[in-house]
Amino acid sequence: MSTFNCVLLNLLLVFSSLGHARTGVAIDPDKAQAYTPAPENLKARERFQDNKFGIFLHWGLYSQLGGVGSPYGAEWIMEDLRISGPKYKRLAEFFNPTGFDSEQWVKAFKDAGAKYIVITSKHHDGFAMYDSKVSNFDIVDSTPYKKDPIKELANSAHKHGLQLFFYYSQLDWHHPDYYPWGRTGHYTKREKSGDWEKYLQFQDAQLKELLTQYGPIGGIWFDGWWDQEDSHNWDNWQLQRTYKMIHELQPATLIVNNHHRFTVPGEDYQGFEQQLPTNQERLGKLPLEMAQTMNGSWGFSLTDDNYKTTKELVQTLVSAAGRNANYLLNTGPMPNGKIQPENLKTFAEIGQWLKVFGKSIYGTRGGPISPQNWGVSTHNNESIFIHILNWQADTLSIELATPIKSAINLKSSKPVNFKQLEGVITLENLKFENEEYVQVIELTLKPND
Ligand code: JFZ
Repeated sequence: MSTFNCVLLNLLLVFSSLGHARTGVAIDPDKAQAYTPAPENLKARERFQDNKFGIFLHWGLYSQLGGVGSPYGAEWIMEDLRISGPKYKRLAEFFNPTGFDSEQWVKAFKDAGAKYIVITSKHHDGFAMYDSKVSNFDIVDSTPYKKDPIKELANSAHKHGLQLFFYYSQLDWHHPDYYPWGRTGHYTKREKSGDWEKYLQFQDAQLKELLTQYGPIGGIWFDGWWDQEDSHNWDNWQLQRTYKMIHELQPATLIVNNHHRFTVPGEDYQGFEQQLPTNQERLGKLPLEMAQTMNGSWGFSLTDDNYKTTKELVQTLVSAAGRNANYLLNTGPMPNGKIQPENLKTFAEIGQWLKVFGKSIYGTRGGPISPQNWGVSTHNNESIFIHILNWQADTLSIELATPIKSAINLKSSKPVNFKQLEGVITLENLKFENEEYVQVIELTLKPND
């Protein structure tokens, strides 16, 4: 990142922290520095938005501990329980996910209606779930399993038409050169020294492996930037250098960074974690994605049964689509390599819903009606879809000037009576025809003559 841009970013951060972001200076870091996405990249952004629904996978050494005693989530157990590096390393000695079957995974994700997968290639613990040549702390070199599950997953995903993305943690609790330490990782018993630049070289070397050995990669989902936030060492990360390398290796790979800030040049979409993109002052012009857990943990939890219902998940998927955002639903595979049966059941239920209602989700964009108390809307070139999430009356009036030819209930395909007068459309005799989650009305547009 250039000094100039860093000053801008600093200013922006100061303004946001004062709560003045909306009234503050109109700084748009998207424009602050030249980044011209390649044509392949722009095309990939469209495809990404058309795809709408992905599966997030948090899987690593930590999965073996089932998050027991870890308040934040299973993948944070090393930090939460203050496990030292040498002790944590032992988890590799008995990590043997012999039940892993990439074909079964991909089948389950396809049955759910997902179009892409984001998997943890390396989480904060620093353990690579693929065969890394620049580290021995990886699944092939240091576990009895000795195989590369990411390779198998890439093969199956590509064979069955799913895109593969990699989550990559910039923060690293294992690497000796991750120094200065940030906010976390103070109990690892590492030396209090290290060569930051060497760490970045290592990080970029791993990213290069991921982008050259697994076929086309849909995106890199960065996380952990925030670890260096307190020391204000934002430019330590050399984001521009790393982003440039990624786009040179694969121009269509989309970059997202879970830094909970406005997007930085070089990023191709904007992520929101555990919340709908409603925070207006942070909303940019890039494609959006909301990531969410099914219970409270990203990694496999043995004790957290606080699952959201399928209805809640589908309603969130719809609410995200209505806000022009993708939905990335997380599951934490078990240490044996299997997906939790509870989650498989939920995936199948979501898939059933998408089989009937997918037309109102895939390939659409949010709007034209902004989110309302009753629900949201999506649209494509032919239709506007009204997603009623919360409405009990049998008449619903919506401001809509676009001329409508016909209205049908998407589930029953039966016509819905409507009147359109002075920029307001009124849907009449709305009946919930056994819709469990959402009532969807398809409004077909009058063709332009
Ligand atoms: C991060 C990870 O720490 C977590 O383990 C998981 O992978 C998730 C998807 O991403 O979680 C974060 C990151 C940043 C903040 C909060 C949670 N933050 O800045 O508030």
